Amino acid sequence: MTEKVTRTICFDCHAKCGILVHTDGDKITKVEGDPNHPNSLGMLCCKAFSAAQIHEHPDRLKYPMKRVGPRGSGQWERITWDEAYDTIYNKMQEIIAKHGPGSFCFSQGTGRGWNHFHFRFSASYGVPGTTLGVSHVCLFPVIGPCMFVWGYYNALDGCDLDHANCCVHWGINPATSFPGIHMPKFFQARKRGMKLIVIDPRFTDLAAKADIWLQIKPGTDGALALTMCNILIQEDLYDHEFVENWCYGFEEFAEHVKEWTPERCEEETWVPADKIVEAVHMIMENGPTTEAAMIGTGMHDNGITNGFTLAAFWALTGYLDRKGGITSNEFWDRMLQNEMTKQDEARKEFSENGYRLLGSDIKPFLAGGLSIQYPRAVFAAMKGTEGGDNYPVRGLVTVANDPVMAFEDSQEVFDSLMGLEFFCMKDYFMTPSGRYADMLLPSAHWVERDDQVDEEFYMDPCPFVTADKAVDPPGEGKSDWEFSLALGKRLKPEWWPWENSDEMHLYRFKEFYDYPENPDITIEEMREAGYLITAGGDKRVYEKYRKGLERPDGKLGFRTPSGRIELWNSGLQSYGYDPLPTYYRSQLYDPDRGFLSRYPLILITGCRDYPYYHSAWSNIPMQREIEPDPYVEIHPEAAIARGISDGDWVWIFNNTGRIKSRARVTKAVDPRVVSIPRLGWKEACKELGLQGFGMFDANPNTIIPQEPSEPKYGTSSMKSWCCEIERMVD
Ligand SMILES: Nc1nc2c(c(=O)[nH]1)N[C@H]1C(S)=C(S)[C@@H](COP(=O)(O)OP(=O)(O)OC[C@H]3O[C@@H](n4cnc5c(=O)[nH]c(N)nc54)[C@H](O)[C@@H]3O)O[C@H]1N2
Ligand SMILES: Nc1nc2c(c(=O)[nH]1)N[C@H]1C(S)=C(S)[C@@H](COP(=O)(O)OP(=O)(O)OC[C@H]3O[C@@H](n4cnc5c(=O)[nH]c(N)nc54)[C@H](O)[C@@H]3O)O[C@H]1N2
Ligand code: SF4
Ligand SMILES: [Mo]
Repeated sequence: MTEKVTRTICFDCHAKCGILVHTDGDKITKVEGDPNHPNSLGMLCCKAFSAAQIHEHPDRLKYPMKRVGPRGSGQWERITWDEAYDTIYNKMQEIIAKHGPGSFCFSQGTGRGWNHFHFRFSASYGVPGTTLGVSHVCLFPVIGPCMFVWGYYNALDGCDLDHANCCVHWGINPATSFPGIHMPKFFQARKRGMKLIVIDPRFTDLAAKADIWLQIKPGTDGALALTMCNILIQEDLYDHEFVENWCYGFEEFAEHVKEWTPERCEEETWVPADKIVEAVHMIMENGPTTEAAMIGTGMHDNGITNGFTLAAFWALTGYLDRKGGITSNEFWDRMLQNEMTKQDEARKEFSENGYRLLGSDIKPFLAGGLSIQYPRAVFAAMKGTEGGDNYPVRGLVTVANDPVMAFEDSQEVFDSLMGLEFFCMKDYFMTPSGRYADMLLPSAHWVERDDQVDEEFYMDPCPFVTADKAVDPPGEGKSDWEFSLALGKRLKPEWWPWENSDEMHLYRFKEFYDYPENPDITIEEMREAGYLITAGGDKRVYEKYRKGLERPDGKLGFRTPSGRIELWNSGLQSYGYDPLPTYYRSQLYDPDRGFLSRYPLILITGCRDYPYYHSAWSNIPMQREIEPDPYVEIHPEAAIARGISDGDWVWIFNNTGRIKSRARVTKAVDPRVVSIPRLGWKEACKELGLQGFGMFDANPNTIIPQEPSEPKYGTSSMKSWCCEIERMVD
């Protein structure tokens, strides 16, 4: 046996842990964490362990295939990659010539390492922005307001766990959602005494360990954050120096939040008034305090305004870019800069030709301001119906995205996909939507591809990572980078001069990063080093705003129009928001709309679970045995009232549809709230003899409507909707 050890990166979640893959020929014999990865420190989770099962799985897509029978008939014929590229390219030309560039979409789910090149790819065929993606529900309601208020993005990447004395997990559960990136340093920090506050409607594993757990009513974080601001001001706990010198609009804001007493907040949020005060004291008295936040506060019809209130709260604490606080990192800007994405060129041409991105009229902030087409408008345009659109959508290629599982109102999404002229899916496995595609393309798994990471989420020291492939993909699987390069070359060769993803990665590093240690670095040296640190760790400068290092023009202050933290926010105002952070009650709780009087349980969907990543992995035995069946968390009182016992199969329903699940009776949720995890248990697991539930039967998005949604941005109520539950009659 000749064992080889390859250092690579696990791409089964955003944590992107460092991994050492042991192989014997094409066989993966062992997978272990790389102790030298500066964030994951040798940790990995249950998902990485199944790399061998995924690599060897008999159902992997292996070759490009085209449909030969009717849609959904399962009749496919193998084709070459060249034929696949030519077909896609020719279809694009044909459709774009008739309807304009936006009529051909490339969808992406979670970022899989090529966001920057994805933007360049869209620009290469004339589209400025995202044609179809999940940004309307994913992290933007959290990070976007940070950018508008502080001038920099943050979700959990600014979380300075190495130096914080207190940490707030606000609408995030990193033990399940970002294990490798957050937990190793989190445990180190806890060992040295860091306090923990968890703000979550569910009693999560981390809430169980927290010093304070605020069990909030879903969708009411805006009220909580404003109340916390008011406490800071009333008790004179806020950072005077920071507020006076670096914030804009404080006087008006202080007046604006006066109404938010802890007692009023308790009525709105269910969080006991004294606990809110206690939490604020802990944040200020045990500082520096840091924060990790993700989609818990944002996936509501008031998501953006909630994010705005949270950003205001952290500004008043003064912990921004302070050691142990919420650092300002550079990789988001590097990912989005025009030299990389070529978006400005595309934007100019697109508007000169009279196009507007789909949804610009109904969601001006998302589609108009941020250049992300509103999915609802895109799906409507696939059917050629409603939406005030200026072009139909006729072609779609999905890359790491399963639309019927990911977007709200699955039935509507499926019907829309069936209206397409051309639909192609690139994935590791066949998926529910893929069964109805016209073309399938096989993807190389992360153990089977050279990988590159320089975007999203690595906290300090924010490494730039180059990873090696450990084994060959089965058949002719290709990475998404190789795919975009091959098509990019056909579409706009001058923007795609590279021969392979290594060259693309090297270009990224040389063009966009400073690395004086070795300015002539080669890809071999990058691979040898594995993790390059360009601005974090020992090189980190805190409080850059005081040193003229935060703004590109070298002036003091933040990257906002006023140079200050903008509590009064003309940027958000220009998209129709109140210029001061304001709480809007979700439509779910409007008695006139009557949602809860018809379906009385508040429904949270999509909470991350340990073994799964979105809709993937129900076919993988090592994952499926951890959570074999779909489940819904329901409180004993709510279960008894409905004659439901733990483990019973139930229907969960509302006027959008119904799904099957097993009751998990638990006090982890409030009696008025139920929670379904993200997965849809879509595929069967043959090895364990467990069934798959297909597109609709256990998919929470079957019962999430497209409306109500956030008025200008479009987030749907995936974490605050309504349902009723009843025991299934055998
Ligand atoms: N109800 C509800 N819906 C949600 C959410 C929720 O909380 N609740 N969360 C939303 C959020 S935040 C997001 S980001 C979306 C995510 O949604 P998506 O990212 O669309 O997730 P999936 O639907 O699982 O699609 C991912 C597919 O990509 C494949 N895949 C994995 N890695 C790769 C790769 O490297 N290359 C290729 N080509 N394929 C790959 C997997 O096999 C899987 O079939 O879901 C959203 N939908
Ligand atoms: N294992 C696994 N990891 C993943 C993913 C996955 O599918 N599986 N998906 C990845 C992606 S794309 C994303 S965007 C991230 C998301 O990462 P997280 O934000 O951590 O995801 P969730 O578990 O959906 O939501 C976090 C917490 O928010 C709580 N919550 C629900 N409603 C509210 C509310 O109104 N207020 C507050 N304060 N909290 C609320 C939920 O109970 C949950 O515990 O996870 C990433 N990591
Ligand atoms: S936490 Fe788990 S799934 Fe995520 S990157 Fe690390 S090993 Fe992979
Ligand atoms: Mo996401």
